Amino acid sequence: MADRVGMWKSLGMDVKAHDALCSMLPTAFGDVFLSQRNRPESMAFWDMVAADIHGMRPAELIEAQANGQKVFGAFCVYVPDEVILACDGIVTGLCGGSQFWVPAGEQMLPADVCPLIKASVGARISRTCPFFRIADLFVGETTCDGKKKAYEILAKDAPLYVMDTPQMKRQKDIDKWADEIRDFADEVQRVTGNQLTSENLAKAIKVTNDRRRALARVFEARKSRVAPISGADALLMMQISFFDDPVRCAEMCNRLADELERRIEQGVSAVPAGSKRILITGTPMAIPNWKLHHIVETCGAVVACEEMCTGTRSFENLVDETQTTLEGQFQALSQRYMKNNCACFTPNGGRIDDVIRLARTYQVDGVINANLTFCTTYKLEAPALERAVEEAGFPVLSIETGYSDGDSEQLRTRIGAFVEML
Ligand code: BJ8
Repeated sequence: MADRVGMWKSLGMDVKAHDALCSMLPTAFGDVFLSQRNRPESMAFWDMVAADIHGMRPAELIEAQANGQKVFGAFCVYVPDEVILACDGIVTGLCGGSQFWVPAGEQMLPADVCPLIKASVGARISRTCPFFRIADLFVGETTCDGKKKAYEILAKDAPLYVMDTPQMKRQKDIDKWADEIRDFADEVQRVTGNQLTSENLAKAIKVTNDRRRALARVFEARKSRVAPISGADALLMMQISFFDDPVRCAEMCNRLADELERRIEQGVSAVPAGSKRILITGTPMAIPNWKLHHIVETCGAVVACEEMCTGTRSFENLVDETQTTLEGQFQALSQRYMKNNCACFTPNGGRIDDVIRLARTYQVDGVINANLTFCTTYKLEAPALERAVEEAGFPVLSIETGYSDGDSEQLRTRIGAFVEML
């Protein structure tokens, strides 16, 4: 642990405040994960990463920087990892998922901003997250208003590049995003000092697609009514995929998928027989936000699927691997990323179609539409989503919640009653 402290100090972190964060995590992790029964053995890898979440991967990133590589921090699944990887850069997720960072964020932002934004700003400002100290370039995007304005504030303290995401999905918007990816590629080449070629981009597209295929295999296993893995474990795997090396991520996910397929064959479940199956849709759950999964899965249900950016949106749709020119590859990347159905786009009927399709294929009994507090775009499309999903035959419970545990008992009562009536 001593060398970790030295590393955090060298990153300019507030080690004392960071100790307070570290002291909370083992209890939270033990309560949510280690209390589960009959977990897949392969989860040992993600347990190990989570136990040293601010140590192991940051140390790898620092070593890579010493060898000349650059680290890019992203806040959104619209940022094309492929361009960064092609130039020998490394991508790491930067979204804050802990209530610990919210008060620091509130020193810079109004209280009625979503907790993900407040925690992300707070993690940087409070100097208590190594990933926010290590990144050579933060990559923002013009999705929701809160993020756009938060990036202006972050830019005063950290090197930041903002990608201009379209608001609609017409062909001209897809072309615009391809253009924006081209501009981003110029910036990535400038930062890394490496040239982007159609060859290295083709390799990066393949690596990123392989990671998507591996994540998809794990989710495929979750479609089985055997429920070979809990939703909490699947969420942990997903959250860590945003930080991990993509090749290792694919390898570990494929190993987990092998085990889950064996468990399905043998009828080995991670949850008690008769557990109701739930699909959660909504805003992302950044690590260590495990609140809702824990409540659902201690109320007699299992989360079978997440229609969110920390879920199906991160791996559905592959990038076309057959393009041989940079222009063709930028178009292919744009086409894939623009299939992501985020509420920041209008119209966003594709998300409703996705929820109904996933509710059917994952054989769920009910849907929970879970949005972070003060997230206007997701809140505004909730009534239409509820109506359509109910018409398709699935009961829906809508929830708005933040990171604090203050409403946990109230949520437990509502979710318990919902599960009871399924
Ligand atoms: S593609 S969901 S990762 S923007 S919850 S910060 S929308 S106020 S996170 Fe997102 Fe990209 Fe969309 Fe996905 Fe704003 Fe809402 Fe907060 Fe949000």
